[in-house]
This record gives sequence, structure tokens and C-alpha cells, in this order.
Amino acid sequence: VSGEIDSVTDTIGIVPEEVYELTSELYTADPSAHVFEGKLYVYPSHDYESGIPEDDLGSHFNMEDYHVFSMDTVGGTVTDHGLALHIKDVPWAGRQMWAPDAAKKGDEYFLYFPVKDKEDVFHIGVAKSDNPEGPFKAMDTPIEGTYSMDPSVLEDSDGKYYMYFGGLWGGQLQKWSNNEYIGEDTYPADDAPALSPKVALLADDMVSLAEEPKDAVILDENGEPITTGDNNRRFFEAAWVHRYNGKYYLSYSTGDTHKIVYATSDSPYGPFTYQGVILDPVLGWTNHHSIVEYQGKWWLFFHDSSMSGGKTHLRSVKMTELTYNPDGTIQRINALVE
Ligand code: FUB
Repeated sequence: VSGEIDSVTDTIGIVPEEVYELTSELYTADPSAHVFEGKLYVYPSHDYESGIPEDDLGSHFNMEDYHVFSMDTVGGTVTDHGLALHIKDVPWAGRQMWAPDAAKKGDEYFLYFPVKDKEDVFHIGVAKSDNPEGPFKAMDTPIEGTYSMDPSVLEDSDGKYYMYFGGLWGGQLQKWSNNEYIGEDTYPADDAPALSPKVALLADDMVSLAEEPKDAVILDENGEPITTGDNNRRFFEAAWVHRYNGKYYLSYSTGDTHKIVYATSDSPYGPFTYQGVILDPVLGWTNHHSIVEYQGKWWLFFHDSSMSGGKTHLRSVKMTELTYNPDGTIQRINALVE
């Protein structure tokens, strides 16, 4: 999640009329938005300047805690609910609290978060609370069977919950094969199917997996898997799944081509068929988003580095309206500001 931005020339999306900032009080990134009890909640990463130099493994993303935000109306007051979870309160954690997500089941709230363990291997942790804003109490160990980063949880219409996760480079997905840690970077050949995000059904307790993670395969228009070399379309990180008109929309970041793109399926497991770009590159290397319906409109949450003057590891969450075409495709957005 680092390196030079090679090209931001492919920016043909529509410039939105209104973009709302989440907060100017602290740096936030990787927003996961949900509606709980009629209110819009945002679960972002909390960026700060740790002084760690930039590298290709994203060591400069050295985050240590999470804050939760909420609002009653888009464009209205945003409340920062303060510290929701700190790394020192996660017994197994080593460093780097990256992109989180949250889910509600019954009266309980669950915060899912990726963090490296003390051996510097990413896993996904979970913490519980009676309130959507926390504070959250972390479990003593990572969720068994999870690895890599960027968890997101879909609550399906039948009451089942699915976790999606994974990310390349510093996200370590390429260090795993068949759900086993192989420790060294292994990428498929350029013309072979790309690494897929993982999907697994959550168990009833919401703190364990009900099954081994599976590949959420992404296909091209001919029904062939997107290949490793197709870096304008292949999965890199930031998997997010939402439902619209009975279909499952998997959106994700293409990483080194800096876009948010999407693919659709009739099943939460996929395979998903590639559809197009949702969000053109933003200022800063990373692009990470979520999509949620609130008060009759659809919203795209994303981040950029405009508040820090372009520092890739100091980002700020924003939101803008997302529009579907009558055929269910999504209108492409260009929110690039220098
Ligand atoms: O915030 C750290 C990492 O940067 C996230 O986990 C990635 O998705 C990228 O946004």
C-alpha cells in the first residue's frame, strides 16, 4: 500500500455536486458505514503521524486505535464518540490497526479489525460492545482461520453474516495458500487467475467462522477469472459487499491503479462478474470505500489525502451520493481534488 502514483490520468467519472467531510479534527480513513437504530455510523481507521518512513509494506500506516462517528442527517452534525478500542487493549496485537468494520446482531455490536500479531502476521480480531459507538472489548485471540486484512461484514437478508477479507502487498494475502501460511510472497503468473478476496460465513456467535474461507472469484465479461496482470481490474484490497435489487455487489480497490471498481453476483459467495469503475483515483495512494443506503439515498464513503496536503498516510473520510442507472449499474464518480 505504498509507492509512487504512476497514473491518475484515467479519471472520467462525474464530478459530484456535493462532497461532505466527516471531520477535520483528526485524520480518518477506510470508512465502513452502517445504519444502526436509524442512525448512520462510520467505523474508520484513525491515521496519525508516527514518524515511520514510507515503504512498500505500508509501515507508515502505523495506526493504534479506532474512533466511531455518527450522524442523524447527511450534512448535519457529526459526533466523534471518542476512543472505541486501543491496540494496548488487544492482548495478541503487535502493530498496525488497519481498516475495520462493524456489525450488529440482536442487541450486540461487533467491531472487526485487522492488526498484525506479535510475529508481524496480520489476522482479524473482534471486539464486542452493547453500543454501536463502543467502547469495545477485544477477544483474547484473533478469529481462528482469519488472516490478511480489510475485513468487511455483510448482513444478508436471511439473517446470515458473511465476512470478506484480504489485501495484497503489505496486506499479506500473497503469503497464504489454501488458508495456510506459507510465509513468502507468492503471486500467480500474470496470465493466471488473480488472488481473490476471501469470504466465510460467520458462526452464530459472530466471533468465529462457521467454515473455511473460500475464494470470492471475480470474472471478466467472458466468464474467465480476472488475471494477475490485469491490474486495472484485479482485486487488491478493501472488499465491500452490499445488496441492491437482489444482487450482491462486491466493490474493491485495484491498489496500484488506485480505483474503486465493482463486480456483481446472485450469491454472496460469487463468482462475481466485473462491471466497472465506481470511484476514480483520489489524492493519495490508497483508495478505500464503503456503500450504504440511508434515508432513501445511496452513499459512497471514501477517503483522500487533501486535508494533509497529499500525505498518503494522513487521510480524511468523505461521503457523496451514489447513483444507480436503471439497469443496476453504478455511475462512475471522480472526486479528485488536489
Ligand atoms: O489504512 C491502511 C490500509 O490502507 C488499509 O487497510 C487499506 O485498505 C488501505 O486503505
